[in-house]
Amino acid sequence: MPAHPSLAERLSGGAPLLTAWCGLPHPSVAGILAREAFDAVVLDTQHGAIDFAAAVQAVPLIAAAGKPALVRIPVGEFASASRYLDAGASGIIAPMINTAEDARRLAAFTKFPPLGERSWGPHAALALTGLEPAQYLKQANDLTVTFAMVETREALAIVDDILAVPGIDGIFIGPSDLSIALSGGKGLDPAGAEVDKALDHALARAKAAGKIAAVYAVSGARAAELSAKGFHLIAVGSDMGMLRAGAQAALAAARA
Ligand code: 3PY
Ligand code: MG
Repeated sequence: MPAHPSLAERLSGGAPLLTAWCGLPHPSVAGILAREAFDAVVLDTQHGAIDFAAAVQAVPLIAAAGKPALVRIPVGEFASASRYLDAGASGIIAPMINTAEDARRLAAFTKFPPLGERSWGPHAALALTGLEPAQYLKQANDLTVTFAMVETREALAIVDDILAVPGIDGIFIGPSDLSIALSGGKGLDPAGAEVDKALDHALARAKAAGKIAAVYAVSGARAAELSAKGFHLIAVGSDMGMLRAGAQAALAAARA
């Protein structure tokens, strides 16, 4: 039996999951945030300063808090997705998936045959799931969750094709990049009306396909709005954002 309910099981529980989002380079930051009331922790190796060695150390710290870890990989670095799954990550978020071929390549690196071509070597994943190798091979494709990020006009236009790729469990919307794309580079407005319309469309398409819809929220208040829309997984701010907001609030109070 896996040590904890899998991310896939938690996502099918009905209630939206709220995840922390960590890019600070020391694994203890993710391990400590995992002790707050988040349902999961994302390690952001695309824009965060956290590297492979630190992310791999963070995974068991997050698991020790009873939470699943997800990793956002850098653009196009699909091979790293297999390595993070080997290290015990429960989910992979791949940015800038703009073609069905991108989605197929992502699925190839995150799912074992016959769905994909993931290579065998789940060193820490065996310890963290508590599964024997043969059981892990049978269950891994269902236990781990693969998200294709939809954050460009191109991706939005083919969202049904991306959702239809076997092995892609869901989409993860990046509202900041989407706002830049939809405005033709004129502005950054991740909670604006145009992005909202795109979010509603992508959410509806994911639900119609029976797949998971996840999204990044720039604040707790925005996360509440996105939760009310019906997203299954919502990232709430970031470790750096929370550190700065906490510092600013404390200084404002001290100088009042
Ligand atoms: C975006 O909003 O573009 C993201 O990738 C989430 O941070
Ligand atoms: Mg983005």
